Amino acid sequence: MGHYKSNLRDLEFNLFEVFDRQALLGSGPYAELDEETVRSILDEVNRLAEGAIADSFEDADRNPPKFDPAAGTVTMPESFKKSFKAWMDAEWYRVDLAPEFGGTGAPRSLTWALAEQVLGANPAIYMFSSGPGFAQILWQIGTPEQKRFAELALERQWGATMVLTEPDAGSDVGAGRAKAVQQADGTWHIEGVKRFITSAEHDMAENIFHLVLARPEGAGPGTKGLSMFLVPKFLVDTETGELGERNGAYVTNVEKKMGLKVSTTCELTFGEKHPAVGYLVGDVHEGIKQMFMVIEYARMMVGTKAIATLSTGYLNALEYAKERVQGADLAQMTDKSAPRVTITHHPDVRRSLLTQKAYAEGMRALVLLTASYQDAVQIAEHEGRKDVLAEKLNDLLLPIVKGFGSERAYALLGAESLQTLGGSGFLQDYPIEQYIRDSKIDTLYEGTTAIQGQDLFFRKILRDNGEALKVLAGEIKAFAESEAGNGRLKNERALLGQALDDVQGILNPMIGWALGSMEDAKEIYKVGLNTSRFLLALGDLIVGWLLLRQAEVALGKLGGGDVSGADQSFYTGKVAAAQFFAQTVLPKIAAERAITEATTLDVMELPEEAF
Ligand code: ST9
Ligand code: FAD
Repeated sequence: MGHYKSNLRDLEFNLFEVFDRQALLGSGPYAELDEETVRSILDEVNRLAEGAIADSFEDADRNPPKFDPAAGTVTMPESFKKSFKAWMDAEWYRVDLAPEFGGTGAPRSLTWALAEQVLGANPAIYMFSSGPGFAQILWQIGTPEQKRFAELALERQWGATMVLTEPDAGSDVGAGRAKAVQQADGTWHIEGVKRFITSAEHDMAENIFHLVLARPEGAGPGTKGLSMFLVPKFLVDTETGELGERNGAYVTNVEKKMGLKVSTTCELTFGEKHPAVGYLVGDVHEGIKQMFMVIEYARMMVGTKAIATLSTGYLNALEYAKERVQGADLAQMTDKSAPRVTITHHPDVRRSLLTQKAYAEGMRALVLLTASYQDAVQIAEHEGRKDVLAEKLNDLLLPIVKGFGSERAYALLGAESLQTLGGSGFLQDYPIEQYIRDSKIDTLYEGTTAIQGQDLFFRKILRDNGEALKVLAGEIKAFAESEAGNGRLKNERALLGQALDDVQGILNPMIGWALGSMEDAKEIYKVGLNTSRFLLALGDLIVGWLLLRQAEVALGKLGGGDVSGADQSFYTGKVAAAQFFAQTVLPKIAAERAITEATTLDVMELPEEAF
């Protein structure tokens, strides 16, 4: 058995029993798909993920890519190349693409369910294989020639990158100094050094195209002065599809990292050896807006990666716990000759396992809820209209998937999943230490947690006048006040209602301080002291709600009779996880509320020397 333990049953439970995605199939943009086909795709990708894709996970960590500084090339580990080829040959990445662009045109909820499996099995495979997705974005916003480039990129499975970060421009993308100089023939020459660029060099594709943010000469400061350029590694004759000269964008370093070692993280230098030719994407200067099309997708990807890793971490911990015999049952602690039991008998291990299960499964539901709003956006687009509310709800949830998902997953992998294995968890004999190393990056890239918290509060709530949040909160309130769970969830619904009130109690003073900052600028610091707290509290609230929705479905099934033994256990576990989360996690939000309400400026007034 490989390291990766997927949870196909739970993915299907979410898709078909909680979010009723089958209702969308067979019509509109999904006319070609039915439930049976979708289930068989999930099954097939699951087989690949647990097998060929997971196979190189460990080897590629121990034998990471080799960089040749003189040539600026990277040799990937053979084991990883094999996994990558298996994934690319199967062409499942087409499920995510529009039919007009050679894709299946499937619901986003299905594509994120598939993504979870690949990201849990071997996350870098998913990243290296994102060329077709990048190509689709280029095809959507590019000039006719760039559209042709995008078609070639898809056909020939070229790699792709998103290129924003510079040594002095990380969170602050607008501080970027990379320059673009227009040429007489309408192309641009890009100059400067970008760093931390994922997948910028490898030997698994004949070409790699970079989507680069650079500032045209004379353009204004900040993000709005940046434009997006298509900079291929090899120039391309878009009429014949022939690869031409090597372009002047070279990888000049590959970072040595704590984890996710097989994903190449590159310094990319433009125009040092010879000109780096770039093409202005779409022939418009809308770089940051265009790049956010990629970023939004990538933020969802990072959150899904984190959650997928927690899920396999939990399932590995569970397997170990069921076999590890240690100590006697606590109820017989004074009897030194009492039989030894598996650690699943110990209350503290059960607490830990149920915490892991509840978060892993609740956050999976969070990903698929978000994806279900993306389905709605897609359906509306297909019908030639806009679903503004679904767009806003997706926007609202993205920082939660990414920021909350990555923080909770990383914390739990270390504090609970590894801990379940005792000292053995610290060894490389088990995958969890690698999971922890590989998932730390999720709280950092694609915008750190601090950035996600600010995005959530300022852009997704304040700027939206709280409209999307009101809808979400309204749904949670209605659920809390409903009869869901037929009495069995009464106490938990009350806890959910209280948690909603507490989250509102965190938000209200923050809004007050934000408004107050128009009179007294320092008040905004009080907001900044609480944005991460609010992000995590809102995440917990949503997870609590989704788990209870799942429990309601599970109780319905359990009450309906004719449930197989495996399903009986599955649904019983659903109810237990939801109740446990409501009883042990949601009440903590009250403390976060009290902390928020008591916010002062003391922290900000502390002289730096006193730290
Ligand atoms: C990175 C990559 O870390 C890591 C992994 C890479 C793996 C590669 C594979 C990924 C797969 C993806 C495949 C894609 C394929 C898709 C397939 C599809 C089928 N939402 O607030 P302002 C825009 S990469 C939307 O004033 P500042 C907006 O246009 C590095 N748009 O910002 C706005 O204008 P307006 C990642 C947003 O103060 C404009 O920006 N680095 C949003 O100028 C300005 O906004 C980071 O993530 C949003 N949420 O700049 C940087 N926010 O307001 C993190 C802004 O008029 N830092 N816009 O609408 C930030 O996000 C900063 O907050 C900042 C601040 C840079 C935005
Ligand atoms: P900084 O911005 O210097 O942040 C340092 C600390 O300060 C953080 O804790 C941060 O939260 C905090 N901070 C900074 N500004 C604020 C603020 N305004 N308010 C509150 N707190 C703040 N970039 C790409 O363009 N393409 C890629 O493919 C890519 N891949 C990457 C892969 C890896 C392995 C890594 C490590 C990075 C990658 N990045 C990539 C860059 C990544 O997006 C940045 O590292 C990230 O956005 C943070 O920037 P920084 O590292 O400069 O940290």
